[in-house]
Amino acid sequence: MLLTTLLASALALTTQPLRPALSLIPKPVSVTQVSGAFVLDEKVTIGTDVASRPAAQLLSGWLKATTGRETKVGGRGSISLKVNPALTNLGSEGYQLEVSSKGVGLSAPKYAGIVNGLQTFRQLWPTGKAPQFTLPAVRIEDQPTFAWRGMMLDVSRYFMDKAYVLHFLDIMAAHKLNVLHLHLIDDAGWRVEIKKYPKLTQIGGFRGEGAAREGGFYTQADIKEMVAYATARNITIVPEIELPAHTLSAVCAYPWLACTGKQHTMPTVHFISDDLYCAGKSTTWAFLKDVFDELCALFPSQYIHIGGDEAQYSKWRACPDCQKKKAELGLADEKALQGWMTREVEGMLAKKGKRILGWNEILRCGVSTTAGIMAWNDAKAAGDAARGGNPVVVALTTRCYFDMQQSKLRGELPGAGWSNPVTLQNAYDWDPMPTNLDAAQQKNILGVQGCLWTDMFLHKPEIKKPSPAAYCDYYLLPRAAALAEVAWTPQAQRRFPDFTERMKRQYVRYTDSGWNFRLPLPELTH
Ligand code: TNX
Repeated sequence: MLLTTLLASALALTTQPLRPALSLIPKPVSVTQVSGAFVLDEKVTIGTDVASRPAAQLLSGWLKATTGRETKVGGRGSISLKVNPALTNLGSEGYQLEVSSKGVGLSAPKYAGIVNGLQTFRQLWPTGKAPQFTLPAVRIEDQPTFAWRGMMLDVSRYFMDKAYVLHFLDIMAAHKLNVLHLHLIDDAGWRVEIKKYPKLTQIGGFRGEGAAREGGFYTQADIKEMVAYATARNITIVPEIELPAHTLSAVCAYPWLACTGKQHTMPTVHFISDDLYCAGKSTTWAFLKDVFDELCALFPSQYIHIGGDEAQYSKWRACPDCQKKKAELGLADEKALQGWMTREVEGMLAKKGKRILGWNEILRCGVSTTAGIMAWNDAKAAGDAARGGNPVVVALTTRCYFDMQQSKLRGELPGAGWSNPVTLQNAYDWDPMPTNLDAAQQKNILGVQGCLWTDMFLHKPEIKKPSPAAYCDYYLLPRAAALAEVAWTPQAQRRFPDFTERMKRQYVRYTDSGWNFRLPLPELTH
């Protein structure tokens, strides 16, 4: 009897149709494939509650692109999207997705989860276009490891227009990345319209002369459009307003912002100015307050990035106003003066309900424990900051700087060059959680972020005009997929060979979407 049962079940196993490999990126926490299939044909409609409506619109756009058909949205449907606040076990961004022969049900405690689940659902579709297709029955329960799954795009050193930023948001959304950190200000360009200070963009938004003149900026209407586009895709845009260094574009527009008052010209090559915002003059403070007033009204993000990196203090040392301020406050040195400035800005922003975030340099300047720290070049910073109670985003050069080369292979496109290549495997095989943190300190690690700087590679001769922006896709992909999985999937469930296997299908999806990417041949043969 026992033997026959065993035999029967063995037979059932072997006769079961092979389940197709799903190749989901980032890998969900729990996937159960069951028998059956859902046929997505012309009878399909999208049911949605009010909260999920923007996601339903995204879905109908994808269906149009894939099947060529309009799909009815609203009320009940064979695909149903539903926010259910009772699903608290899924956290603030989790979701559950059930595909069966009867229909597709996607529910989540919040809108964020609906968007995340929708991206997973999209990856179940076959690649290419088809009027109708079959989806494997599956049950997925999923939620991210980290709340901050970011990408930084440096639009200051090289201006990328609104259309490129929207395209970048699409790429991020497909990977469930949820924070776009926009590096809006640097020595080489001021990219956001501030109505009270029009020269910031008129002068600080452009560089070079005659035919070599280049640049641009986002109007406040552009920013609103970008923010709305991002919000529908569960992405928060965090603006970065660098201070006190990396601000030559502002100083060119309004020379009184710096200690020297000297009129500079906009830099046309990679350059870090030592003419900082003057910490001692009250005019600097009035300016910062005005800028943040306009900026905070544009960006709903809780965090505002205030830069803080690579300040050289020679001009502060020679400035009577800065020295007076330092003495008045009884500060030991210029680093402490930067710390004071950072705390002042934090106070100013706190009044508007905002929090600050800065590059890891601010940690050694004497910041409060409420300031967020973005760890980039100081390997110890993330752990130290988390132990001190500060929120932390890990964006280490060796893992997250996607302006570095992707390999040392001959023929590889150039990178920023000042640090080792960041291969796909480097970007994948690491745990952003610093060691030796207790459970409470671990909670201070908000997450992880990739950085696409544009000052040190986009001008190189190998990067052919007219479309440097397309090279940003190439430097981003596929490393953003590795980042997404580092940020989303539990550490214990991640293996590089399994990832590269699933990526094979992802490359076809990239091609379908028209995204430029690097095919990592050496990694595929690992
Ligand atoms: C370091 S990361 C910088 C940037 C450069 C980048 C180039 C950081 C806070 N500062 O200003 O663009 O290297 O890789």
